[in-house]
Amino acid sequence: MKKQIGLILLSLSVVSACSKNTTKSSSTSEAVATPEAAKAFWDSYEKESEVLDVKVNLAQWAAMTNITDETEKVASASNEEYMAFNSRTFKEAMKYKDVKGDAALERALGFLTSAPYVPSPDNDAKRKELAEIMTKMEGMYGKGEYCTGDGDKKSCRDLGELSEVLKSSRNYDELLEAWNGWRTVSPQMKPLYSRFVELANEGAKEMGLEDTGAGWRSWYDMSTEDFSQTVDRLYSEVEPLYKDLHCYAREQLSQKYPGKMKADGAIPAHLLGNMWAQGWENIYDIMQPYASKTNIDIDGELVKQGYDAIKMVKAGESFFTSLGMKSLPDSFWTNSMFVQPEDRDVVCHASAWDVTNDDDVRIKMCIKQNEEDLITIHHELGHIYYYLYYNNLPNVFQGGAHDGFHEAIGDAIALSMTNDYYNKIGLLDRVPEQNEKELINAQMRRALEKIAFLPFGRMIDQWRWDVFSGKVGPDDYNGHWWKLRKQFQGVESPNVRPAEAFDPGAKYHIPGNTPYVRYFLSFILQFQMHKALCDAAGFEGPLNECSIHGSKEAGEKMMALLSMGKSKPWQDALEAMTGTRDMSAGALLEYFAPLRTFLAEQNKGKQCGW
Ligand code: X8Z
Ligand code: ZN
Repeated sequence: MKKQIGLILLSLSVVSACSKNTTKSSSTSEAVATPEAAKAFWDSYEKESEVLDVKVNLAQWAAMTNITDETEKVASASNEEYMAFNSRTFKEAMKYKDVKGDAALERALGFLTSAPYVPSPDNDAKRKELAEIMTKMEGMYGKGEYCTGDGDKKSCRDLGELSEVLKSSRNYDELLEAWNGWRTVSPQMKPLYSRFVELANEGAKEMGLEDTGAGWRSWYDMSTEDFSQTVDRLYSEVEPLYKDLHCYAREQLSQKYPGKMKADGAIPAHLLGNMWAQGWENIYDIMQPYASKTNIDIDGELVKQGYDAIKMVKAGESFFTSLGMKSLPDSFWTNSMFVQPEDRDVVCHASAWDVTNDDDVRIKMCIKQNEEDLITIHHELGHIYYYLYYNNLPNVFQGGAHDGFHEAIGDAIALSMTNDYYNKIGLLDRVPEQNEKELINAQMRRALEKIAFLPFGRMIDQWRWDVFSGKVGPDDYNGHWWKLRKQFQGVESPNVRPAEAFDPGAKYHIPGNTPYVRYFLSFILQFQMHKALCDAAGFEGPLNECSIHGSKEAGEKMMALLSMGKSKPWQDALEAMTGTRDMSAGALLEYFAPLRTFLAEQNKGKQCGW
């Protein structure tokens, strides 16, 4: 794969390189596989991919910020061109696969022969079909809405509106309707998705991969076996903490919704404050451990203080600049989409785009005035700053140390948005008293965002890997989804799913084809980064109280990581930042140690698990 376009999410990655109309040595099939020829081939890739990236990004941006048949047609055609470029250049690159040269050349050749996001069959008609399916699925997600009533009485709600219900309503049936409503957008995607799997796998096999999922697992500077083991190890490190949180949540929820769940069973998926039950921060009111004299209401303050979308993004930028990082370029402010337009359909799911190498970076978001979106803004700016700091590297090295790093930067920064920080920037007029109870309250807020996510981050690609490998066919897409939801998250669908349901399609990353295990890795890594940055900032004290805001030393560490892109194995990047070469949940567990003790005490005598 490699270059991560768009959000990284553009999904059609570049395998590689070279082309028809570039240098002679790189494009003739009789090329002798010398280091010089390989280098020339790489150079030609750089030139051609740069031009094509911009074209694809612009077409994709135009479609995702204005979904019409016309924009989709253009986006799809450019994606098709991109996939053709990938196929062609992959073949060419394979000739140089074993060439020995300097470390950079060998690493570049590794990327140029590695698996793409979407391995396309080397057949024009099939490639066209694949590109069209992908554009169509993402467009269907973006345009999705749930309508009720007829004629004059007809009223429709989009994902933002339905999510608002999940967030704020505490009425079981109202929640259920919004939850089911959003899941009416995805059954239509199912035939497209199964054809997508077939076509991508055909392309994967042509490239010598077992299947598309095996290709995705090969991106991590380690064997696919070691990668799978690492994911399992990391998950086993955090699973006990998740189970403790789940146990406590189930208890609180059964008090709130009496008779709606079994004391030892899974939690109905619509009660957790989020459309996918992936983050539970919106039910803090139900989960708050202790009464407090301080009412933390960041949402309310944002509204009260007139934080519009721009002001919220500026607040995000100012965190990065407080670390000594550069300001965002003017073009960022003029080219980004910050709010949902009223006159057209867009894909609201937040993303960060690296349109050109000369700093045309953008975000696309439908910002709402709430804390959740303020945090997401920091997440997106993490991507943007990665782009800005690695953009002078060759194209093949422009990417996160691995994709989990790319996802972790902004989140690592947002871990520094402590109560003290909110107080410092005026979004909290009084910090809670310094005592054990307030500490546990603060930890719970964070755990609902971070710990609740872990099994979700772990399961999404498990589903996809099982689908790509053929272990699970279309008839069992939905059944397998719910089996994994229960196995990992301990949540279940609140009702029997209709036969035509395709619930995976109701989560952006499935129709958008964005790999997901990266977020699981990110949620582990961001705590390792936070710890290292707090050390650099000279912070002494418990990790959960540290904010690196204003620390130039932490900024130096961060910029050093960003500037490396993926020019070195991720283990080197991690070591440079944290002193260790292994991903580990140690920092996360250290961070949440006080909460863990609290949960163990609360859950005593209860039957936890499901
Ligand atoms: O998709 C995202 C980002 C864009 S890369 C907003 N996230 C995952 C999700 O929303 O499902 C961030 C955390 C998990
Ligand atoms: Zn992201």
